[in-house]
Amino acid sequence: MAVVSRAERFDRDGFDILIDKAPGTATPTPWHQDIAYWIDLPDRRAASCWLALDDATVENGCMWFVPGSHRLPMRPHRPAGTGGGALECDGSEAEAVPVPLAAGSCTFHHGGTMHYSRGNSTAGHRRALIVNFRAQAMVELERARGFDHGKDAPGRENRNPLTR
Ligand SMILES: O=C(O)CCC(=O)C(=O)O
Repeated sequence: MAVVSRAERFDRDGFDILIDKAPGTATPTPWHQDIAYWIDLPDRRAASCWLALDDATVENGCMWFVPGSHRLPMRPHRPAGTGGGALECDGSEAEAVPVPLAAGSCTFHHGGTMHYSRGNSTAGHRRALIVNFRAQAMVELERARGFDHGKDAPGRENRNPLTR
């Protein structure tokens, strides 16, 4: 996959994410494309590895992807109703495919791929480790411009301009 083989590893300490959808949490991850989180940069290539730490099922919030969406223009994004600096765009399960995974399995998705996950309606956890890849030069350029995804958290000053 060209993006992964040519891109350098994104900030291991600052931006890999562990998401735990706790039992009985009805909160979906809203529809979005990861590139919506990047500020304007000359090289927007990005890819993510989504590693299931528990079996991921439709019921506990496995990922849904919209096939081919990375080849289309990015959809308009807005601050998500879920808050916390998250972004969302219009999308629906009707155009997507769910991707249940056994624990220990992973998917890779392009930065432009539309994705989302349901809430967790089961009694177990749905945990996943998400490792992000972008060209190192772009990460450095972004930081030189005063923006750092590793610090982009609620309550911090250095936040995504779209969600300020
Ligand atoms: O794990 C989830 O439910 C969402 C993950 C996600 O949005 C991502 O990997 O970009």
